[in-house]
Amino acid sequence: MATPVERWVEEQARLARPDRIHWCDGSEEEARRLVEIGMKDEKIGEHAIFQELNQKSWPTSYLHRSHPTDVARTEKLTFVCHPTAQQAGPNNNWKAPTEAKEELAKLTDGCMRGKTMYVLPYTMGHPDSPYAKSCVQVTDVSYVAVSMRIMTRMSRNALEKIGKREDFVRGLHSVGNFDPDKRFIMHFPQDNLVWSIGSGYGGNALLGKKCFSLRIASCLGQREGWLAEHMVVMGIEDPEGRVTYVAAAMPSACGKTNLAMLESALPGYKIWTIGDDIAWLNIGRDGRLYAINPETGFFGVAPGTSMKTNPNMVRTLKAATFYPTLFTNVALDLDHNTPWWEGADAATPGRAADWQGKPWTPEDGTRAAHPNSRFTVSLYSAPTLSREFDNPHGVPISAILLGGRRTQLVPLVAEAFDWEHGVFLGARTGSETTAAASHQVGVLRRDPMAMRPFCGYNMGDYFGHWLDIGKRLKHPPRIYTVNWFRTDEDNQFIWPGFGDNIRVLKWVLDRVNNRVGARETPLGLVPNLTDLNLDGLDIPEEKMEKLFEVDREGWQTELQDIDKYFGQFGDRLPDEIRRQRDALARKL
Ligand code: GTP
Ligand code: SPV
Ligand code: MN
Repeated sequence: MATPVERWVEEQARLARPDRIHWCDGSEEEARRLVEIGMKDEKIGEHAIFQELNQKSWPTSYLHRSHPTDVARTEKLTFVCHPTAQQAGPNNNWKAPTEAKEELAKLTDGCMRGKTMYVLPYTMGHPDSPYAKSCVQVTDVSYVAVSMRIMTRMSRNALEKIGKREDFVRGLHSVGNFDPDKRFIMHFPQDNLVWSIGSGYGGNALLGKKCFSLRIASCLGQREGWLAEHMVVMGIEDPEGRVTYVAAAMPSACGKTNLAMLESALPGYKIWTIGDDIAWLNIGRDGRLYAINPETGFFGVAPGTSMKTNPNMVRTLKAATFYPTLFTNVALDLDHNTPWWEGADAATPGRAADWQGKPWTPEDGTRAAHPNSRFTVSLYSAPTLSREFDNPHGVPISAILLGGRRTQLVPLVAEAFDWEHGVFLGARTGSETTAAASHQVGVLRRDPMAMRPFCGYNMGDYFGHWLDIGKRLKHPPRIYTVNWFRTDEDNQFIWPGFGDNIRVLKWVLDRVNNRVGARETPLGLVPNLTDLNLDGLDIPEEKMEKLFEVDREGWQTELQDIDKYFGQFGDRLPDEIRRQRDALARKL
C-alpha cells in the first residue's frame, strides 16, 4: 500500500511528467552526486548549475548563476490563497484557491519533461522538537535539492515521522521556463501547500523557508497560539558568563545575519547564534516566550561581507564541510577562480566575470556581483553556533528588537513602555526597501515587524494575535526598536554598526536586568548617554544626541503615513493599536 506521501508524489509526477523520480535521503554522498549532476548535466541558459570554485582558498564551494530575470523574491507574483480575500488581507495578493490551482496546473502540466523530479523529505525544526514540522518538497533542479540539504534537516526520518499521516507540509516546485510572465509563488494555507513555478531563486524556490516557515506557519501560529517571525535568535554572553537570549526582527537585507553572529567590539561579550532569519516563538509552561530556529543554514547577503564587517561569517564560509557552500550571483575572479563581491576582503579582481558570467573590469563602472547575490552555508559550520541550537524546546527570550532601515527619525534604540506599546512600535515600523526583493530600492514603506512580505494572513488580525500572545505571557520579553542606519548631512551612517552594535545590546541587557535607568520620550525610553558604553568610539556628542532626538514635525508627517497604512485594515485593526496611535499623537 502506498503511503500518503508516495501517493502525493505520484500525483505531482502525473502532472509534471518528469523522466525520472529521485527520492533524496539527505546524505553527504548524495549531495556530492547532486553537485556532480549540477556541474555536468543540468543547465540554466548556457551556464551549468554549479561551477567548482578554488577548493584551496574556498573549500567545498560552488558557484551558481540564476536566470538573469530571477535574482530576488518577487512579491508581485506571490499569492496567499485563503478561501476569502479578507483572510489574506490588503498585505497579500489573493486568488480563490480553486482558480489559482487551475491556473498553476496548466503551467505545471508537463513542465518536468526530460528532467528529474527530486523528492526532498525534511523537517523544519529539530525532529525531537514538539514544534517541528515534517515536510516534503519536489523540485526539478539540483541547486534547490542541494540548498535544501543545507537549509533544512533533510532525511528519510521525515518520511518515517509522517508515516500514514495526511497533514504533512507539501511543496511543489519547478523552475518552469523562467518566463517572468509564467512565474507564481502561491500558498494554500488550508492544504499546507506551497506551489511555486518559474523561479529558482531563494525564497521563491526553497519552499521550507519564507513560503512555509513564515507565510504558512504564521497561519498555523494564529490558529495554534504561537508566532512565526522574520527574526534573528541569539544568545548574548556577558563578562560574568551569563547568557541572555534575544530575538530581533529586521526587514530583508537590514542586518540580521550580521547581528546574529557579530564579533563584539566590547571585551568580555560574546554572541552565540541560533538563527539569522526565522524564529518560531512558543509560550513555555513557565509563561516565558521560547524560540527555535526552524532552519539549519544561512542564505545570506554576500555584498559587504568581510573580515571587517562579519568575520564569523567569513570563517563559516571557509569551513571545509561538505554540505557544501554555494555562492549565487556573485562575481568570479578569473585569475584565481574565487568568488568576489563589492565589499569583499580580496582586492578588486583585474579580470573577472560578473554575476551573469560576462567579462567585467573595474573600469566598467558597473557592479560585478548582483546586489542581492547570496551564499548558502550550514549553520553547523559557524564558530558562533550556540550550544542550545539543537535544544528541542528552544531558548527563553528576554528581549525582542524590532528594526528597520531609516536614514531619519527613528532613534538608535528605544524601549517600549510595555508589551502593547511594543506591538504598536512594531506595527508602525517603516523601512527603506533593499535589493532582496525585486522592486525599487530605497523607498520608504511600512514593514510591520519586518513581516510585510511574509505574513500569510490579514495583517490587522496579526497585530491582534501579537496582543493576544502578550496577554498569555506571564513574563513577556521587553520590546525595543533599533535603527543602525541614521545618516548625517553628508549621507554617512552616524552609527558604526556591525560589531559595535554590541554597545546597544549591552544597554538592552542592562535594562532587562534593571541595572540602568532610561529617559522617557514620546517614542519610548531611550538611554542616558552616560549609560551607553562608547569606549574607543569617536562620535561627536552632538551626533550621538542626534541619534536620539525626537523630530516632532517629522513625526507628524510620519504619523499621516502610518494612518494611511493602518486605514487599509478597517475594523480589523485592533482598538489597542488605535489607542497607542492616539497616545503618540498626543505626546507629539
Ligand atoms: P535577509 O537575509 O534578506 O533577511 O537580510 P538580513 O537582515 O539578514 O541582512 P544582512 O545582515 O545580510 O544585511 C545586509 C546589508 O545590511 C548589507 O548591506 C550590510 O552591509 C548591511 N548592514 C548589516 N549590519 C549593518 C550595520 O550594523 N550597519 C550598517 N550601516 N549596515 C549594516
Ligand atoms: C529575505 O529576502 O528576507 C531573505 C532572502 O531572507 S529570501 O530567502 O530569498 O527571501
Ligand atoms: Mn529574510
